[in-house]
Amino acid sequence: MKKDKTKKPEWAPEADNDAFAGRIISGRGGEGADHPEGSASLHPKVRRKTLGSEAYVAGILNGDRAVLGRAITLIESNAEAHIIQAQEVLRAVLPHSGGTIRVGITGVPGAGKSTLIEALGMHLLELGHRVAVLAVDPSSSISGGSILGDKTRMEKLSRHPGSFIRPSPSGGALGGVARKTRETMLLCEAAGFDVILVETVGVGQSEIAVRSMVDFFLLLQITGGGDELQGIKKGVMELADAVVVNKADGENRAPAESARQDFAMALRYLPAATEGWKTPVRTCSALSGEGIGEIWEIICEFREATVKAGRFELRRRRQAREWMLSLIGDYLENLFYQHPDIIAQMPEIEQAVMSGKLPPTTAARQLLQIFEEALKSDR
Ligand SMILES: Nc1nc2c(ncn2[C@@H]2O[C@H](COP(=O)(O)OP(=O)(O)OP(=O)(O)O)[C@@H](O)[C@H]2O)c(=O)[nH]1
Ligand SMILES: [Mg+2]
Repeated sequence: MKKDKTKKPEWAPEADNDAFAGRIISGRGGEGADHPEGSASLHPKVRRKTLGSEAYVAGILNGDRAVLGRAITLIESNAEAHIIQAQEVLRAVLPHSGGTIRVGITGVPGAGKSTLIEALGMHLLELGHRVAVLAVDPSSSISGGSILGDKTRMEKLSRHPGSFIRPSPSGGALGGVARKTRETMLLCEAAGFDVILVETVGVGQSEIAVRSMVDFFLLLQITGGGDELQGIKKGVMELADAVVVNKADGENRAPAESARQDFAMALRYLPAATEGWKTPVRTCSALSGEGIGEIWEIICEFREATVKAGRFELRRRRQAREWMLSLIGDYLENLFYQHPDIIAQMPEIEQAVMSGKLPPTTAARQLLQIFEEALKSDR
């Protein structure tokens, strides 16, 4: 925890207070030089100048990692002033985020996603790409962000100047986490990172959120004891543009190969995740690097095929539209649930529904009517 004596409003960003517009203190002639209090010891952490939107944009387009990091902090903030500035920055950099590929990687905890990202990331750097690694992990506010701990799994990658790793934004609901990750992705692209890898843990809704923000979705599988197919969530298989059985090394080679065949068989009965693309199933070892090059080849093939067919761009456009609609949905939902009249009347109506006195439909209509009336009188 920071030992700030000044009380921080609760809407101030959690990390990196430098991005907080209310704290602009820039002394002329060097940092703190003519600060009335003179001594830097009063401010153990030397304050950096707050950036204006243009400085953010210029820094990002120049590939300045420090500015990029601060811009992401801005995006992660829930303060109204930051949201407005972040949108300004985003709008300015948006035209610069083309020519990239966004790859989502999912799999059960421990499947080897981070290890694979390390291997694939290093491979991509060798090919001359610049790689950004992001994560969507709605539980990270509790766990502190698995990808952070994973930096040890991505040791080489995290030290390489051609890569940029950002842990999952913390803070509650999946919707918020996903929004921040999407926007972070755009900033990274504008900063010159041409391959974006998004890790998400294969539990719950986060896979669907990630699928809706990437071009290519990779499902990482592992062999379990016994029936491989039993544990498969069919829904996730349906989203995958490639299925890769990881940890195909040592004694696990043969079981991995047999799992691969099972998955390939199961996929035959599923609709294609991307029209016109047959989802391949492979094995790999993220640990030894075997099969990693092939994964990238598949991704390139996919891009070539979908660009040619016009589906690549179409998907991105649809994703942008869906994103807009879901933002509106989130906003309206918030407006509804946060309205004082709704807060006041909700418990009673909820009770009535739960005790069977009021049909849910009637109750919903009643609440919506209360809301509509309240909006009218708010005007
Ligand atoms: N033998 C073998 N072990 C692997 C391989 N890939 C990953 N592992 C090991 O599996 C464990 C989990 O790897 P991670 O990369 O952290 O898995 P993850 O899917 O990112 O896990 P979460 O982020 O917790 O969901 C680690 O101990 C890795 O060393 C592999 O190809 N072969
Ligand atoms: Mg991981």
